[in-house]
Amino acid sequence: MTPPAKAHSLTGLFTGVLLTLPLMMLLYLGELLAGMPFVPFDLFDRMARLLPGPLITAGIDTMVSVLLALGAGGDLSSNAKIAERIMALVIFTGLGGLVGAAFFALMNRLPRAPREGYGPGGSAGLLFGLPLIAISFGVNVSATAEPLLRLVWLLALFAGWGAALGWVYNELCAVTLRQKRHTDGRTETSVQVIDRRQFLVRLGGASATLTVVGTGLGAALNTILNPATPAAPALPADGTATALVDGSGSPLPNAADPLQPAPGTRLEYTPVERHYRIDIVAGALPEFDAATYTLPITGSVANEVNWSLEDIRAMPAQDAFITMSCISNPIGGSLISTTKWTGVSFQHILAQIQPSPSAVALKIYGADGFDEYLALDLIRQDERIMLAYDFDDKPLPQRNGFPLRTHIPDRYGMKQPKWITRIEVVDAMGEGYWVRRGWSREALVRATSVIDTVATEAIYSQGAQYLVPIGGMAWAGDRGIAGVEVRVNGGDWQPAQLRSAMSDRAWNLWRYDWAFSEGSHTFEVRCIEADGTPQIETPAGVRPDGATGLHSARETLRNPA
Ligand SMILES: Nc1nc2c(c(=O)[nH]1)N[C@H]1C(S)=C(S)[C@@H](COP(=O)(O)O)O[C@H]1N2
Ligand SMILES: [Mo]
Repeated sequence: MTPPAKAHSLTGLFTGVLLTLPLMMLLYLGELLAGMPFVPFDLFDRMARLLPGPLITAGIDTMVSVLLALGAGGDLSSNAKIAERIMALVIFTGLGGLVGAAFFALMNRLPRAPREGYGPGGSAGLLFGLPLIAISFGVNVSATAEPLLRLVWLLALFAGWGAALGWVYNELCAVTLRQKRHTDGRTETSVQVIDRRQFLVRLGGASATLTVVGTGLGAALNTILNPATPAAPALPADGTATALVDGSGSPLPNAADPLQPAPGTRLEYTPVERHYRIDIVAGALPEFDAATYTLPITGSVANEVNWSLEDIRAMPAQDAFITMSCISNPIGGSLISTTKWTGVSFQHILAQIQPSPSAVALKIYGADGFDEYLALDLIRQDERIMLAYDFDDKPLPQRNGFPLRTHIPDRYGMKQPKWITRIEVVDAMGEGYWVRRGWSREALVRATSVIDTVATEAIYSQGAQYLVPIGGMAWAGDRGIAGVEVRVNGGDWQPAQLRSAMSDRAWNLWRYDWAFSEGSHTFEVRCIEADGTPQIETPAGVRPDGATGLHSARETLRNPA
């Protein structure tokens, strides 16, 4: 009687990794098509909350450098997010490998009989899966499938994964025995005998093919089932700023300003469906029913509340034309938009809830696992900080945070949660989602200015000269823009004309008509804040404090004559 064959635990590691690929594919399909949780991201999310911030930051920074080195585009600079996702997939795959190794090592110690069948593997899969399922239930807030269905789905997937692991183990041992008999000349037939390496290569090929094909089919099916909203052009081109009205049909606050933007300048008032969108949501957007939604505000307060949307809309309202930017917006990027926001001042809310003397901040939770802190002191200094419910005089679009989001003047978007589910009044300041990941704690916006257009199609003559209209935007949070200057071919800075802003927090459009000579020219723009502070010219990337540096454009100009 031959002793039971064994399989090396390194082979187990390899097998675990191989089998985790199709597992992730199935998890992905479940998320895409049935609102199931994608466990690798849940695990990473949990780890990011437990591990020290600097470790996460170092990891993300390394990944971002790798991505950039691989030529990842900077424009939709969600590079940090991509980095996190890749790390999440790698960690999950690694775990699968470790479980595979442990399983093989354990099986090698067992006598032959208890190794057989799918029992041992299935149990190992469940042991692997149970803690992950618990984590997923704890952190995942975007899955829409019924909890029971989710549980059954995940248990089945992990048990299936383990069963496959057990099958591979037994198969490898069987291959060994067959081979041994073959080399001993004890095989009766001439059936082809494959060795372990061939078996593993076939397994690898099969699991890679399955993963790629499954993912592709799923993505294709998804575009059929859930047609995406059409992608918005990065910079809507339209010079007729003054013809615009807001969602209530009223002219924009600066409609009387006679300065017409250069043709091709971005729209002064971003159409709400083209407002940029950035968030950590990987699958379906958080969904709420306006009729049943309530906002609990609890914690260190004299008066805990649980308001309906109707309650909140009945409070004194304020509105403002607001430019918001993502801290990941590169110089000249498209992650910046302007619309009209309506909401209730957090000062009013504080008056209702009456924070305890020990309270220092609001911890605001988003439905997607996002959270941020908002200091009570800041609220007390600035009545403009608000809990917003309308964009452009209509309820917030789902993608922009329906039903409730935060507005804080002069801060990047990362400080301002969308899809608010609850607010906790806390006695200690803490770090929000992106702060924990190494981004700016205060996230004060950097002054920025952009050239949207060198309007070669709108060249006109003035006496003996030809002029080309140049135009764009400048913004410095709520600090205001005193002036914009343009420089051509590294010459002197020349003042541009400034169109008045729609509010203390909205961008200014500017225009500069340049008497040109034929040829290729480089244009640069800079702005000066209301208090005289010049825009920072030294180039810096978006991380951790937001990008600095000058925007430039190059254009070849020819006299139309
Ligand atoms: N719940 C939630 N709120 C969030 C985020 C998020 O990921 N989840 N991202 C923040 C970031 S980084 C930005 S730039 C703004 C973007 O808001 P928008 O998508 O409406 O433009 O939302 C902020 N609020
Ligand atoms: Mo952002």
